[in-house]
Amino acid sequence: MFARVFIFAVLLFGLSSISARAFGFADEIIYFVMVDRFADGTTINNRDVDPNNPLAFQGGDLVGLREQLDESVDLGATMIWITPVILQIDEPIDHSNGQFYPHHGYWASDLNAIDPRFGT
Ligand SMILES: [Ca+2]
Repeated sequence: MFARVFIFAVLLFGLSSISARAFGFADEIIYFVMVDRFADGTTINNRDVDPNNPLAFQGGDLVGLREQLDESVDLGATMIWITPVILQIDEPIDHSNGQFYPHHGYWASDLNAIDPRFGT
């Protein structure tokens, strides 16, 4: 079992290293941003936001990200990778801890539309 995990990890590292070179960002310093959790730039788009519920949206949006770009640069980032901001499913999913909303951006309902909760 350990050997399989090790081989998988080596393959994964190797592929990611090759991909980074192939796409030209091997030397970049990437700052990963989960848009909903980063910065709430405007409350106009806040829907399904509940600061007391970690499973709900927290209001972060593209406006907040844009306002904080200088901070990312000051940290040394040369590239920003954001979670998807495409239109998400509209209803939360039942979870053992409550209603789970698609704040992570990976429950798409339309790949051609921006989710208004992430701003414009
Ligand atoms: Ca917001």
